[in-house]
Amino acid sequence: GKCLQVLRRQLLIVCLVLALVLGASVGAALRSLDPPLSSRQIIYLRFPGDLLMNMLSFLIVPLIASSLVSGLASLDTQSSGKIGLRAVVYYLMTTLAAVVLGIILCVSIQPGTRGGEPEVTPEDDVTVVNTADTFLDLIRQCFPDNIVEMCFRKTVTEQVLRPNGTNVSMTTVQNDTGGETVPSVYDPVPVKTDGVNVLGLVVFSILLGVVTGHLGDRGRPILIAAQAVCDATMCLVQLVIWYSPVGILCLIAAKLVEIEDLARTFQQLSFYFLTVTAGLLVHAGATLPLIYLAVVRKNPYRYLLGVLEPLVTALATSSSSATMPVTMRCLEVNNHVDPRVVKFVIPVGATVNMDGTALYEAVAAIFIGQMRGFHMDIGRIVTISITATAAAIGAAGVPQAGLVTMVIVLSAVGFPVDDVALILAVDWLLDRIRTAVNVLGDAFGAGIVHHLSKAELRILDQQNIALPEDD
Ligand code: DAS
Repeated sequence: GKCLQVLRRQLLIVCLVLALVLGASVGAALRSLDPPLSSRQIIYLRFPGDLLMNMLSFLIVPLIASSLVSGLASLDTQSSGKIGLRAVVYYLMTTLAAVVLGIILCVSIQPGTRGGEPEVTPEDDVTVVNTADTFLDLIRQCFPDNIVEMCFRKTVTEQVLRPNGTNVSMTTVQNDTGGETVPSVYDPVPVKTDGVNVLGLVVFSILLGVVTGHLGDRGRPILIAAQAVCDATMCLVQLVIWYSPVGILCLIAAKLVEIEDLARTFQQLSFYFLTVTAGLLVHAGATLPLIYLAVVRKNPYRYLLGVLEPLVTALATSSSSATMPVTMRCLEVNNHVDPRVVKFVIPVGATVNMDGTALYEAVAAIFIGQMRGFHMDIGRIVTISITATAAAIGAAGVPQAGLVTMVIVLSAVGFPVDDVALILAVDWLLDRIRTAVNVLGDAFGAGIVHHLSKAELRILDQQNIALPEDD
């Protein structure tokens, strides 16, 4: 049995790596076709990938609700408080570490001064975003007025600013040598974001779970039902995981075909891109593993190998929420993290703990400041660290959410908010990488919180408050 399980896992990993490589090569090959693929053909190519996104998305509402309720209800109030506190401390510390790393890199590499002359400020005044309003909105989201409605996808549109014209490349903005000019009118472009209010769902489920645990025997039916829903959803997750290589291949191939002007974009934004990527790699490859090593004293890279599937899924879907089911399953099955910890740390972490996004927000804001020639004093740097953390917490786990919450950071330091357009061109790729780092941060968090909470979990096992083990 054990041997079969190991074999299956190897097979899955081989399939996932193949999917990445094949997806990239198929994408590259199709790019070079002479009459390029029509947008309809690209839609067909991406179709199996869309199915994967949908399958992962339909799992998250039942999974978040059932895992938080069953996880918290099977803990007593005191231990859930302790575990929760540890998780929150971990989230905040690692997010801040990521922000600081981003700032240090960006200030020392100075990507904003390397791409040529900073161009004139376009007439801004398109959107005025009030930072306080944004914060209030975030808190409002935690307490939705209708818990049924919040679980349905409404198409929420947010205004993201983009120069008019379809191809937003840095060339149009940076070249001041004639020909191309700075687009002077910026059109707000509505961006579709996921309408499921995950933050509200998380808060409600936490409250319900804690109260259910408190009710003791009277709450038991809710606990048992939640546990059953959770187990059943996890079985579905396993099926979806086996489908995922096909979806991942198509998502990546279609994206590569769709992106216009690959080379030029990277030339213009290369230093910015490299700064963000270097920061993300250091955070994922050194900071997080070192924290894990310091606390748990086990090989962090082995732990990292156990969550390879969610990392690849994050790269392909660029959504922490969609990746969440895969993360939960791999942590329990491959890394043997206690299910009660996973059920709390992952749904909450996927929603609020985004190290990669925080790092990216800080670098992007400073990069824009450098390009514009704004002076970076200590006050601005502190403001950027605080608002980048808030923007990462506030970003939903959906593609490019970080780009939307970027507005919080820019407006707090008084940079023109329509400057998000300057970094739009490479965002599709940075989004994938930072999402993988967000997911990795949650995964290490689960391992660390599990290790720190062993004493409580053992006592609970003895008191037999938890349901009989699921395996
Ligand atoms: N793509 C995001 C995520 O799901 C967040 C972001 O845009 O930074 O983690």
